[in-house]
Amino acid sequence: MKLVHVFMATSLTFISAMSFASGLSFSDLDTDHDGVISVKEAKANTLLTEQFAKLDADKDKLLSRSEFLNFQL
Ligand SMILES: [Ca+2]
Ligand SMILES: [Ca+2]
Repeated sequence: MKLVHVFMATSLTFISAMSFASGLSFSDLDTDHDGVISVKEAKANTLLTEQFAKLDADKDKLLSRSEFLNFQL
């Protein structure tokens, strides 16, 4: 029975990690729902903040949906 519990715990951790990764969607980050991610909104995610300048192809300090597609976790 003990082995089953270890397996269950491992699976749950894995599922949580998956949900976290897939939970980082454009609409979640765009908290004011204006269709773009501002620097302030990007601050919710460290990785996004690090990549913001690179992702912002037109340098308007906003990430459009198409610019956000290049974001890599
Ligand atoms: Ca926004
Ligand atoms: Ca932009």
